[in-house]
Amino acid sequence: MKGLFITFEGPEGGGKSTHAARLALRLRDLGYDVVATREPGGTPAGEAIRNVIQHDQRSANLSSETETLLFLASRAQLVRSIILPALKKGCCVICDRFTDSTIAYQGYGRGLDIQSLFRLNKFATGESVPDLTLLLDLDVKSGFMRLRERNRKNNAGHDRIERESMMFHEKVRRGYLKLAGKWPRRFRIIDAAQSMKQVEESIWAVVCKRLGRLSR
Ligand code: T5A
Repeated sequence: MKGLFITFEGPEGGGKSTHAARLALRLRDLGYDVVATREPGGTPAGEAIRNVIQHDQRSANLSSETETLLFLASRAQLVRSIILPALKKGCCVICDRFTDSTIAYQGYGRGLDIQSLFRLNKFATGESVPDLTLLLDLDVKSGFMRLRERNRKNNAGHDRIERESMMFHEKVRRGYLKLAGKWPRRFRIIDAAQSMKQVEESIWAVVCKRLGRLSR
């Protein structure tokens, strides 16, 4: 694959969306062809699934298995219609959450079998693996303080997964750190408790080292 595939991961409120957007801007300013997308979502079908998972009242009692398959359905569509074509063209693809979210949330958080989730991820993605995963790590309490502030400004509420217990979110955070330990070459842990500028510069320093083979 000619392009560069970068994913942002981490517990709630770490700044993934903010920094994925800043990185995309910065790369575009330098002339790189960037495709920025997100999970769940990124395609018409994926955005519809996102709404079902996060906000639809009828999803209040989704089983963990159903929830997992919905995330995977969104991912399978995103990979085939956006991510793989963009990588083939040599673009830099930036994705706000990807396969590791399923392992962290549905595996470590919900307690589903992790080996089965790895297999399901492979089925959904056709084995496309990110070149670089930026784990924006932040303690759960601080993440939720940021989310509350953001939601207050946007007049929004917590979605279905954000409303899970602090214990659930602690397990998710620990799960991410385990994944980063398992794949140290792919993962870079970014201390998301730093100021906005410091986080942006930490990310930039890591990404610059990986830009070598990407053409403008
Ligand atoms: N999910 C997803 C699964 O369970 N399994 C899966 O397989 C997948 C793909 C998606 C949900 O779905 C779950 C995980 C999630 O619960 P979402 O709405 O896409 O939900 O939201 P998240 O990806 O979780 O994003 P968050 O809402 O947690 O926020 P972000 O993107 O981490 O944070 P962001 O950028 O919105 O920033 C939050 C606030 O903090 C400020 C920002 O300005 C913003 O106000 N901020 C900072 N403030 C101070 N210092 C900094 N360094 C800051 N960085 C950002």
